[in-house]
Order: sequence, then structure tokens, then C-alpha cells
Amino acid sequence: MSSTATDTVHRKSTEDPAELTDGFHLIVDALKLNGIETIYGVPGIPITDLMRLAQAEGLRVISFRHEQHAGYAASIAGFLTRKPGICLTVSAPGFLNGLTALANATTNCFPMILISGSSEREVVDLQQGDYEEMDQLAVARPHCKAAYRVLDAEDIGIGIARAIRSAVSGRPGGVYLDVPAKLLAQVIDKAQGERSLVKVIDPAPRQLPAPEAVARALDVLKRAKRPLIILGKGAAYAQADDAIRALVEKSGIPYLPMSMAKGLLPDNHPQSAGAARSLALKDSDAVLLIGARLNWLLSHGKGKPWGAAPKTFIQIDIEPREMDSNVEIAAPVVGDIGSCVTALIEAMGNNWPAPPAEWTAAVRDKVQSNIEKMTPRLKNNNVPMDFHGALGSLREIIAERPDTILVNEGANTLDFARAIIDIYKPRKRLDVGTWGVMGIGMGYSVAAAVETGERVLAVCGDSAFGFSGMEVETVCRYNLPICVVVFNNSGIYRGEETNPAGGPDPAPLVFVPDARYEKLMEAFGGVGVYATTPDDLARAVREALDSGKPTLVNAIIDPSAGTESGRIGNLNPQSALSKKK
Ligand SMILES: Cc1ncc(C[n+]2csc(CCOP(=O)(O)OP(=O)(O)O)c2C)c(N)n1
Ligand SMILES: [Mg+2]
Repeated sequence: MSSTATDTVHRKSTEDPAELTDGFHLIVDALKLNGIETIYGVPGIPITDLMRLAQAEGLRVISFRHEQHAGYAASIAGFLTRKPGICLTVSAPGFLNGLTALANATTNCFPMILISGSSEREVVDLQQGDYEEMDQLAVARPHCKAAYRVLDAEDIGIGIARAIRSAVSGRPGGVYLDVPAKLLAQVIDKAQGERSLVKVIDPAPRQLPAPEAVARALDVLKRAKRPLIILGKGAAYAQADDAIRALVEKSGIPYLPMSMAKGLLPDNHPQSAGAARSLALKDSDAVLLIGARLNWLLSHGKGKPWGAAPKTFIQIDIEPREMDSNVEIAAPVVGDIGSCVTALIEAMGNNWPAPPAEWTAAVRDKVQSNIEKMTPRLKNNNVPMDFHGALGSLREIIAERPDTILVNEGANTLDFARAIIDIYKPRKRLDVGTWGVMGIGMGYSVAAAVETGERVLAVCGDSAFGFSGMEVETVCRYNLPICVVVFNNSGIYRGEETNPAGGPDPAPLVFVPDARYEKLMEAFGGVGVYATTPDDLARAVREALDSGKPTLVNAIIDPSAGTESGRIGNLNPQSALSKKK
């Protein structure tokens, strides 16, 4: 390849430069041809000029302080738009920083393409110690859906087309595209370059379910005495909002939204079983999963949370291998969610029987009593604030402004916010997802603001915020309408632990007490607020959402209010020895 490329450069360099193009231009042209509008990344050798050119050519380029956050931004852009989010990084360390986000995107089924510059193949492959040397393609491969490298400029068009189709078709995920420095500088004939570009036609083709699979699913559902629908983030991704709502309402079946599916139907919908999750899982006899996997978040479909009653599962998913992943799926429905849900609605006909009233009433009563139990706690004015008091005021703000996108990370801060803050519209809640990863806060917030133009409210634990805190500079630099609320309980889970050995070092879970996070935002020209009461907090957040100015509210939370690992403390390994102490 290299001699051909060198020959090409040599031959072409004698011609009129107006007749020539290069790898830099072809990448930008290929992305634009395929409707890509934004690139998230961090510049440096060898991709600095690529970022410059992308901006010059009219793409929006959002330059971050750390590639992981650019990667998270790209991945959530993919979730929100169904187009692959693009993250651009330098070689080895920049690539590795972006790789966490690529792996997270793949795990969460978000379409994303990580494009990384790489060093000279001849040197890398002989391990001769090049600048930022790494066999990136091999490192990326296990962490994404597909990984490709382009070596010839005339293959850029097909390489990008392949990356796009791989990211968005079937089950979406992360794709890695390796672009060696030499490729970027390769010069070829302009007309030839233009001809080599590929516009991806129908990048995520619909996949219709088999009619017999639909009939089987309805048969199970019709016979159920206590049916339940579970909506996963795949259902939110599908953008089949009307069809999903129609199916739920036509069936009359109680539904449970997974965290990022909240808002597909408003959380105050009469069929929502959200506040009666335990009862719904335990007592249901037939469960229709729509874009939700039976992974750890649903206790693998078995064990205590699912109760003793036998369950029959119906599953709608685009990935056939998802079926029977953890338990038997009695009625697999394989296809894209929009097509599957529409097929179910059509096959239900006009006389679909409502589920037994005994069941729907039991769920509704439990929802009602749990909400009544929680309501007074949300109105408390304790100082220092507890999670309920602080989140009670944010809950009202989201109810007033349902278009606001809520980004949420932390342990207690996450688990309480998920339960307390109702969401009213689809794709308005973005959180730590399948891995429960800390650090998505600022990356997701930036992309949510950039991609939707809506206000963003990021509610982050103080530990969670720390993972991406430096990106408040990015928020200020692009003047994005993001209000960050740091739930400052001075630590991970709680802020009052002491060093058991009694030495001068603090315990590993606690931070500097009374840290002034709001000054970080002020350092870059944003608004900082120190809030100690629910009223202070509500006032500051309303002001921020009115003005659209980058704002950080440091919400002081009682260091003793949280619990170990939030709601998933049971996942901490416990040996018989540690129990004895
Ligand atoms: C990348 C990553 N590193 C570490 C963890 C482990 N972890 C889970 S929650 C958490 C922080 C919880 O503290 P905070 O965000 O302050 O929430 P709080 O419970 O105090 O409200 C950490 C470090 C993780 N989930 N992801
Ligand atoms: Mg904390």
C-alpha cells in the first residue's frame, strides 16, 4: 500500500491542487454526505487539522478537555438522534480515554463511532517505539460491535459507510475506525475521491417480526391473569413513542419503565406501575419485555425479586440472541421495536379484553399507597437537606418544565432521583445506564444541550461529578444551557466515615468537607450558587433554567443521609469473616 500511496502523492503533486483532495477532506466529506452534523473530541497529533477542517466545512465541533467525556457525549448523541455520535481522538492515550465511552456505548446499545488517529503502521507493527504507539485496532475490537481501519484514501468513503451501518443497524453499538496519520495526508484525484464517497441508504432497515411470533405473543398475553409490560431504553431509543403508548393503553396492562424509558408514557400515567415495582415483578404471571434485557437490572428474570409464581416471558428485541439469555422466553418477537409493537397492535384487533380488574386494581392501590407514603417526605425543609427534601423541589421543577433533559449520576443521588423525579416525555432522562458508570454527567449534558437545544438539568453526586467536573469549562466555553446540581454529602454514599486506623489520612470514601464546587463554575464565567435549603436550591435552578446560563448549584446534603451503594448495597461481596466483626 505504502508505495502505491507514495506514488499517488508524487504523481498528483505535480498537478493542479484544485484537482486534488486528501484524507482529511474525504473524511469530512464522507461524514457530511451521511448527515453527520457534530463531532465531539479532543485535538492533537495527528487529527488537529481534521478538527479544524471539520469546523471550517460547517460541522459543529465540540472540543472537550478529556476524551472520555467527548466519547460519552458522542454516545448519548447517538441515543438521542439514532445517528452515530462521532468522537475524534489522538492515538494511544487519547484513544484509550475514548475507549471507555465506546465500550459503554456498546453495552448500552448506543450507536457511536470512535475515530482515532494512529501512528505509523510500519513502526507500530514492529514495536519500534513510535510516538503514541499502540495497536489500537486490536485493543478496540473486544470492546465494540465492529472495528475497522482504512489504509487508502479511496477507501475512506466505504470505510465510513461501513462504520455508520455497523453502528446503527440491528442492535446499535460502538464502532471503532482507525485512521493512520499517513491516510489523512494521502492525496488523490478530487473527482476520484468524490466518486469514492458512499451515502448509506436506509442505515437501520426496519426488521418486521414473523406473523406467527406476533400471534404467539398475543396468545400468551391474552391468557395472562396478571400481565405486566416492561419498557427498556431500547424502547426509548426506537422513537416509536406513539405506537408504544398505543399498545400500553390498548392492552390496559400495567407497565414498568426502566430508568431511561421513564417518560415514554408520563410517569403519572394511570397504568404506570413505577411506584409498585416490587409487587409488579413478584406477582405478575406474564411479562412483555419491550427493548429491555433480562440483565442484572432485572435480576436476570429470576430469584427473589420475581417471586415464587411461575413467569412466562414475551420479549421484543431486534437481537435474536437476546432471547433465552437468562431464562426461557416463551414468545420471542424479533424485529425492530416500532414494527413489532405496531404488528402487535394490529393483531390485537378491536375487542382486546382488559386484564383482570383485580390485578390492575392491586397495582394501582400499591402505587397510590407508596406515593402517599413518600409525599410528606418530599416537602421536608430539613437543614442540612436530605435527599428527599432536595429532590422534592427538583421534582416540582421538572413537572413545570417537562422538556428539560435530566442527566443523573451518583449512588444515592441516582437511586433517589430515579424514584422521586417524574419524567413526562420520552428521552428526557439520561443516566448511568447498564454499567452504572460514574462520569457520564458533563459529557451527556453537553451533547443533550447541543443535540436538542433544550435546557439540561444535571443532578450529580459529588463523587460522580468529580469524574467529569473539569468539563464545566467546556459548558462555559460553548455557553450551553446546563444547570449542574452537585449533591454534596462530602463523600461516596455518605460523608462521615473516619479512618479505622486513626491516622491522619481520611477514610477512602470521604472528601474535603464543605467543598465549594460552585466556584469551579465561577472560575470559567458561569454562575455558582451555594444552596443549603430546598428553597435556595429551587430558586437557583429555576433562575438557571430561565436564563440558560451555565450554572452550578452546590447543594449541601446531610453527610449521614445516604446508604451504602444506594439501592444496590446487596451487590457488595460479604464474606462470613467480615460479618463476624
Ligand atoms: C467509573 C466508575 N468508577 C467507580 C464507580 C463506583 N461508584 C459507584 S457510585 C460511586 C459514587 C457515589 O457517590 P456520589 O456520586 O457522591 O453519590 P452519593 O451516594 O453520595 O449520593 C462510585 C465511585 C462507578 N460506578 N463507576
Ligand atoms: Mg456523595
